Amino acid sequence: MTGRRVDAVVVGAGFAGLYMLHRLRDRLGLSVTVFEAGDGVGGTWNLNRYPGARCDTESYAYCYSFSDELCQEWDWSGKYPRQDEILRYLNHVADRFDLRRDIQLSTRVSAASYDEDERLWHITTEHGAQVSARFLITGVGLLASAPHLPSLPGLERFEGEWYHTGDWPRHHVELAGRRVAVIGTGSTGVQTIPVIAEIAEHLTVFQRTPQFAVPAQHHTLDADGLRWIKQNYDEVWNQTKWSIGGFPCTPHGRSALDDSPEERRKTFESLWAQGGLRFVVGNYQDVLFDRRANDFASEFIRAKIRERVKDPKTRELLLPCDHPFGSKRPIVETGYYEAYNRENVELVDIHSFPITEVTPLGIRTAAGHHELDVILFATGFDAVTGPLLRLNVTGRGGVRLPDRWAEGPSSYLGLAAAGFPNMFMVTGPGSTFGNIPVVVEHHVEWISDLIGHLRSSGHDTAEATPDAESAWTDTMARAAEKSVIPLADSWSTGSNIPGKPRTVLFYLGSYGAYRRQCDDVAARGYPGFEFSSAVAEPRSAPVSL
Ligand code: NA7
Repeated sequence: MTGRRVDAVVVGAGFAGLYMLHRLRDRLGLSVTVFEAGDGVGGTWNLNRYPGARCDTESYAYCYSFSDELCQEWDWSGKYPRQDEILRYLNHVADRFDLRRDIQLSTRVSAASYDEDERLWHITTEHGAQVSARFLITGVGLLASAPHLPSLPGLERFEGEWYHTGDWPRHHVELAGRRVAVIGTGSTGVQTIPVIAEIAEHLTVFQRTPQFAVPAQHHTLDADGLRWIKQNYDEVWNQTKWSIGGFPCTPHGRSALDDSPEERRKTFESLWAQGGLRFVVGNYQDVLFDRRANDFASEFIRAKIRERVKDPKTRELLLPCDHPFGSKRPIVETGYYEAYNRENVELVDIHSFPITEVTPLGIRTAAGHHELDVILFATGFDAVTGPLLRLNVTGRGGVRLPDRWAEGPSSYLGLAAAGFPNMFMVTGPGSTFGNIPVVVEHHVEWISDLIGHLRSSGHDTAEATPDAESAWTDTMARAAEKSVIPLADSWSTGSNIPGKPRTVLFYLGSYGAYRRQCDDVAARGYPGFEFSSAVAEPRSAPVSL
């Protein structure tokens, strides 16, 4: 193999890749190249530019905590950050830490294979460039690099325009005065529908499954709000890092079954008024684990939906009834239900009357034809494994990752996989579920600490053992038994993609519990990893992080 040689190749320049570069290059002194398929840094936030795109975690916790100066100097505009604002933040991070010189944009990794003799990863890009590296670190995100476009017969004949929300074009998409369709009512659909409703001449929403959505209660942040955040950051991060899902929120701490109906109503109303994912992570401790507790929360939300939608038929169609609250990733909305009270918005039930084809002029369902100018697919992503499998990774013994994971993925802590030495995954399958920047930051620090430990102990290679991987798979299965998440079809179980093996893709215990387990492994010298070196290397001075 010819080509450049660096210590580490990082794939992706979103939250994960940017911090990984900083950590490996500026703290460990490694030579690093980051490959990013997109035309800018930002990952998810560079791609998801659909109307209304916004994060649904509070802005002050949807960011890095590693630099006090960064926390203090950045001003968020509101409770939830807009897509362009997060993208600006990540660009600021890239400039502030001088990251751009080691990032190659518009460069998709097309293959990575492990050379056992040289103990190196050989990485090939789609332009044919080759780079060799001791370490391969994936920061490809859970979702964004693998949008799911359902195969609908006739789409190629459609005479209008069509787009996937997760791969939004850079040119202006004219929606004003046009007949627009949105297919999909997950977080993306629910976010974009009320915004498009105000622009389009007519909006047709194609809904397969009604979902539980809680109100964002969005507001702008004034000087007092920003001052509070900056003065309380230590406490915010302490709380966030050990919480249920990496959010700045404490769970209610009681069982929903122990309260009277009136007490429960008060609790739910209070969480509803606080808004957003607090209704999930701040709720009774058993809402996501006990069906009776879950039923109380589910019914509370259904009652709220009934209050907001005027047309009785539309109202009924919008009521989630085939899965428990929280089993699909809960949705945070602003004005979603009110959008259906507008004259120009129509809800089409494609559960009862599926889409049969796209015609040159629109979409035909089993119940009729809808004439359209623009079709927007808000149909989600081939999550977690999709972005990784697209890298065409081949490990030790010529074993391809897609073959190794043909029946579903397995890993050790979601961070490494047996047979793939020195390959580390940020938010890989088997890691935890939660507020992504917080999860990512921990993963980056954990992986870079491991690399520092490896080098300071005179080794060059770390590989998860099959035993550690299988023990972690058992731990994941035990955690999943208690959760409602496996009960729904969704991206967290791979069941949103036809033909994808149905398997729980995350450790479903709490984020804090996951983090403790990872940190315990590090504190004990990384049991579950086999460390080795090509030659007996002299011990170098410990790397200080
Ligand atoms: P999601 O949450 O996966 O939602 C996708 C939506 O698209 C959902 O309503 C699906 O219905 C629908 N869908 C998917 N495939 C089809 C087909 N073939 N026909 C009709 N409808 C379909 O993706 P999002 O982008 O909204 O959100 C992803 C994450 O981003 C979110 O969880 C947050 O973490 C941020 P279904 O429910 O499967 O019946």
